[in-house]
Amino acid sequence: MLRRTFIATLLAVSFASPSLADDVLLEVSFSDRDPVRLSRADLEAMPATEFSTSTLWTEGVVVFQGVSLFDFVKEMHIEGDTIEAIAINDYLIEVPIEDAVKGGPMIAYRMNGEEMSPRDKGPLWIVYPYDSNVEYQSETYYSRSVWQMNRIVVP
Ligand SMILES: Nc1nc2c(c(=O)[nH]1)N[C@H]1C(S)=C(S)[C@@H](COP(=O)(O)O)O[C@H]1N2
Ligand SMILES: [Mo]
Repeated sequence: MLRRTFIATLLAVSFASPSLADDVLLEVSFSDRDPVRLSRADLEAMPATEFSTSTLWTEGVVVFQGVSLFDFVKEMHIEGDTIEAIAINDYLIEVPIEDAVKGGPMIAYRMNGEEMSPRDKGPLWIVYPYDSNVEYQSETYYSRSVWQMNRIVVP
C-alpha cells in the first residue's frame, strides 16, 4: 500500500515536471577535457541577454532570452576557431567563433518569456538578431540557427 502510494507519487511527479531543473539540456564536449553537461539552471546562471527580432520561423517580432554566444564562449573557456552545434535530429553545422561578438547571436532558452518546448524549436535555439543586422538575413546565418540544439562539440 505504502509502496503503491510511493510509486504513484513518483509517477505523478515525473509527469508533472517534464523539465526538471537539473535535466541536461546541453552537452559540451572538448577534445582535450571532460564534457560539461549543462542544465537550464546552469545556463540561466550565466550572464543573460535579450533581444527582439523577427525570424523566418516565428510570427512577427519575438523576444528571446538566453546566453550570448560571446559570453558562452568565455564561460566555457572555448578557444579555437569554430564549434559544431548539433541538434536532437543530428543536424550539425560549424559556427565560427568570429560570430561570438557582443550584439551577436545567443543560445536562447526562452521566447516571449516562455521556455520553448521541442515543438517550439526548443529547449535551446541559436538565434541571431536578424532584424538589427541585414547581414544576418542570409542562408549562412539561417543555417547556423540551430533549433533543438542539444550538443556542442569543441574540436
Ligand atoms: N535542428 C535543426 N536546425 C536547423 C536545420 C535543421 O535541419 N535542424 N536546418 C538549418 C538550415 S540549413 C537552415 S537554412 C535553416 C532553414 O530553416 P527552414 O527549414 O525553415 O528553411 O534552419 C537551420 N536550422
Ligand atoms: Mo540551409
